[in-house]
Amino acid sequence: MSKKVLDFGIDKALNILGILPENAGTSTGEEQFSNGSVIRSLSPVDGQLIAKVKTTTKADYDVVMETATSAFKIWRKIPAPQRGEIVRQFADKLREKKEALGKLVSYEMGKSYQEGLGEVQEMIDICDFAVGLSRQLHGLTMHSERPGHRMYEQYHPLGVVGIISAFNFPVAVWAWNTALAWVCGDVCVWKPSEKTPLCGIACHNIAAQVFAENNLPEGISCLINGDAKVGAFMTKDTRIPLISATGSTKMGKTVAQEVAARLGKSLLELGGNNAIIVTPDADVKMTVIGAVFGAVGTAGQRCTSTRRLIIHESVYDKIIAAVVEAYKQLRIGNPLDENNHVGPIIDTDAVKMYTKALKQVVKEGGHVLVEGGVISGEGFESACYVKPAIVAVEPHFKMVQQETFAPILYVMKYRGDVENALDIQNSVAQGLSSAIMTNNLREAERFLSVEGSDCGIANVNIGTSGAEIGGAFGGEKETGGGRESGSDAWKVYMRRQTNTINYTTELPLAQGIKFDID
Ligand code: UN1
Repeated sequence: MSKKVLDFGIDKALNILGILPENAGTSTGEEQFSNGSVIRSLSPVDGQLIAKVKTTTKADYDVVMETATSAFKIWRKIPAPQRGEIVRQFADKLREKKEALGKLVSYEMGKSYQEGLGEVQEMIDICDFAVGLSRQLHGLTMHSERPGHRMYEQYHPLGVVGIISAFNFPVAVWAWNTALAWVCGDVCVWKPSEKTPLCGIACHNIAAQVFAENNLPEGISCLINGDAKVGAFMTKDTRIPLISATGSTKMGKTVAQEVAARLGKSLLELGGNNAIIVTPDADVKMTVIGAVFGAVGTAGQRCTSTRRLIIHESVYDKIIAAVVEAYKQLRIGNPLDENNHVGPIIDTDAVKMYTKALKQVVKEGGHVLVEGGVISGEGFESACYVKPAIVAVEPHFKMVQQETFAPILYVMKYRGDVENALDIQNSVAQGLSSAIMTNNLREAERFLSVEGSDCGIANVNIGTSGAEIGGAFGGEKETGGGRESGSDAWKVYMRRQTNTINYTTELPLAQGIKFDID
């Protein structure tokens, strides 16, 4: 173990975050919840057991829902700017605990400490955004066709919002949802990934502290733990008008069907298969930075990770040589050691999927340019460290159509116009993020035009990952169509009501209908 690892101080971080490793429970008190089975939170960094967490039983869940529903009755009456003030205080607490939470994210999930801190920063940013938003939850007014009438629309909170989040952004994605939902007047019940339950408990503790300090009910922010079966308590629950789910397309399809069966609303942010188109006019250095960070950052486990490089044949050799060269410099190892670029992937199941994907793509005819493989030996005892790989493929290969949550980059050639690259890019089922590297204005504009990228995010001279919170975040097709985070994404957390007020002594009907009664 290197010095940095010994200095890491996970115990101290857990302490700051109010987590007792021997006794991590669900949100509303361990003593009430003694029946659930136990999740073991293992760090992919060193394979150590960090803590055990009890899962939520149906009986526990019903208690949580009662707590949430009664908290909603109080929270919804508090003026939105005052709710914003609570979110401001929450952001202040995050600033205080940024280091500890960033460390826990890094240790429990495996991303680099820098990225852990970056994730907490995303939480802080969305809170700041939500504070401003709390004074702007505006509807439109419109002219009535009837004299002496006023018509307008207003937004009311929805109620209890159910949040299902993934392991890869174990804290930020919850905050995107929750900070907006809170200022909108909703209360939240959160099921974090069963792979990162401690991140959930840490966030819950921070929120609970803020609510307690303000004499507000803890039920404004509730936490449940467990796998898909626990998630199904929420998706099937008619008391939850909105489910926001982030994760795989497979999971999203189940959630969408269960929520739709009861005509609830769902906000889905699912798999991506993100490509960078590299045109003859691309800046090589920028392309390499964008592609390498996009493909190996977070060990290829972002929904926005770069999975495909679609390179013009005229610059193919040059770009490949530069990217391969950059891969040689990657240091793989403990993500808490700031010298390393790539940490572990989440668990040994993910390692199996990575190995299988590489095998399959080679079977289909893929040509390995940078060899992958599982790393073993000292410092890699968790068996979760893999080498980032690059494979040259044809766009139609089966593996290339799928999202494998691991650092595998598929590279392919296009010929002729940028339209041909766009055909390849848009030919997959997913539609989250996309990028073009070009200094040619026409190509850039074509990429962004109606005939261009079909993704929710389309970037010029930036990679596919690392979106800012100010924009709406999400994608089309199998990515699920939802939008979270910035812009007007808040509207999904509210119900819209159209109000018409008659301030005359007559009752004229709309559409000119006469209905005379004496
Ligand atoms: C995700 O992987 O689910 O754009 C979210 C990015 C980050 C968020 C990714 N801001 O890469």
